[in-house]
Parts: sequence; C-alpha cells; structure tokens
Amino acid sequence: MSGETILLERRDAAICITLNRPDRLNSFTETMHAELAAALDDAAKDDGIRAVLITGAGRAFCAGQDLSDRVMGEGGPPDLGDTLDRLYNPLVRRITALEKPVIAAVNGVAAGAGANVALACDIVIAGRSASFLQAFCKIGLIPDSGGTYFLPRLVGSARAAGLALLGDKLPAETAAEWGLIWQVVDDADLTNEAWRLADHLAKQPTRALAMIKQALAASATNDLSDQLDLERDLQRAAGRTADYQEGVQAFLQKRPANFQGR
Ligand code: T3D
Repeated sequence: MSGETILLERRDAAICITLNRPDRLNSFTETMHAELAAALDDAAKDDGIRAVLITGAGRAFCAGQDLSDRVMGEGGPPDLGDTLDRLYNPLVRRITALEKPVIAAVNGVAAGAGANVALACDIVIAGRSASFLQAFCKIGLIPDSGGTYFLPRLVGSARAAGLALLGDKLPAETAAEWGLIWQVVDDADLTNEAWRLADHLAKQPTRALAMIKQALAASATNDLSDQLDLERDLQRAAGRTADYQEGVQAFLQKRPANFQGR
C-alpha cells in the first residue's frame, strides 16, 4: 500500500518503491524511513515478490536527510549517532540483507544518504542527467549509510577520497565509467529499462541470486580460503533448489527455464 511519502507499484513479481517527496527532493524524514522500512519488510516476507526497484519522484532520486528537521533547538545538537542507529543503518542492512535483488533507478540527483542508499542496492542504473553527490562534507558531516564502506571498494581510495572530501557532483556517466554504478541510460528510457531489469530479475532463480548477494558481500572481508568455503556451502544449498533442477533440465531440453524462486 502506498503511503504518505512513498508510492508502491506491483507488476507481477516485481515491486517498485518510489520515494515521493518531490518538493524536498525526496529527502528522508522519520515517516519516509518508517514507510520504506515497512515496504522492504513486506517485500522480504512476500514470496511472490522476487525483485525490488527503488526510484524517486520528480527531478531527484533522494537528497539525503531532510535538513529542515535538523534545525538546532534549545536542547542542543541532535544525536546523529542515534538517527544512524535507528534509521539509516537499519535501512542499509535491510537492502543488503534482502534475499532478493534490489535495483536503484537513479532518476536525478542522489545526494548524501540518498547517494549511499542507492549504492547499497545490488544494481544501480541512472538516467544520463543524474548525479551522485557526497554532500556530507559541505555541512560538516562524514559520509554515512555505508558511504565510507562502499566508495573505496567501488572506485578505489583515491576517487573515494576525492568524492568524500570535495563533495562535488559526479555525473552519472562518470559514475558508470568509474564503476560506481552499473549503467547509464537516456533519461526517457530509465523507467522502462528499470522495469525491464526488475521483470527479468524477478523471473530468475531467486534463491541463487540471494546467495550470490551473500557471497559477494562476504568477499569484502573474507580471505580466499574462507571465500572458497563459503562458495562450497552456498553451492551445496543452491544445488538443492528446485530452480537448479529446472535450470539444468531446461538447458538439456533446449528451452527457456521457468524458475519459480524455490
Ligand atoms: O541527520 C542525520 O540524521 C544524520 C544523517 C545524515 C544523512 C544525510 O543525508 S546528511 C546530507 C543531507 N543532504 C544534503 O546535504 C544535500 C542538500 N541538498 C543539496 O545540496 C541540493 O539541494 C542538491 C545538490 C541535492 C540539489 O540542488 P538543486 O540546486 O538541484 O536543488 P535545490 O534548489 O537545492 O533544492 C530544491 C528544493 O529542495 C529546495 O527547496 P526550495 O528552495 O525549493 O523551497 C531545497 O531546500 C530542498 N532540499 C534539497 N535537499 C534538501 C532539501 N530540503 C531539505 N533537506 C534536504 N536534504
């Protein structure tokens, strides 16, 4: 069900969550966090949903925290560690732990936590006019929502430092050239292309895709030996799925596989 700050659209086994505060560039409020968390939890529980798409309404993907909620009151500065603990960190964990592929369709500027929430998704595609902005240093903060984790891993330490310390806008095409994101498409094609991708992923062997997510995430901290052990364990589990049987049969029978996500 759509909410006050997000829109939900279901097409077969894929669901699109649209961040919907366009006049504030879809910046995060507590309500948007709550609605997004509920939508992701519903997607996690619903076996019929096999791919999730996240995008923004209007001209932005998301401008990070709504700064009008951060005006200093008499009680002194807000405890930003608390908001990371309660809101942003659980969001990034929800996305990365979801046992289904998550696509970010970045339709305009993605700034602050908005940029890093996009980078937490499994596949990031962007419209040609989109941009990525580690806006934090401009207001005296550090990249959060996984920014200091994702950036060096995706683009290397020199580019990560430049992005985080300068806070300049990185155009989508450069982001793709640098390997920060998967793909850039023409703005007019973004919605169709994002749905095409979501529809494709929703028809794939969902459990194997979840295990691929798990293995890729673990490779950031595992050594080769541990990673080989993990691949063994996950492959053992993948080999016991109905979709693996279907994949092999379909190959041998020279027909498209009809995966059920089991
Ligand atoms: O606080 C915690 O809990 C800790 C967690 C922090 C996570 C964070 O994300 S911190 C970083 C917060 N985000 C930013 O610092 C980005 C602020 N926004 C911008 O720098 C620019 O708006 C953009 C570069 C994203 C886009 O620039 P531009 O020129 O295309 O648009 P604009 O004119 O600046 O924005 C349009 C409107 O959206 C404008 O309102 P107005 O003048 O039309 O009434 C602007 O104030 C509003 N807006 C944009 N971003 C935010 C925002 N309002 C509240 N919060 C925002 N983040």
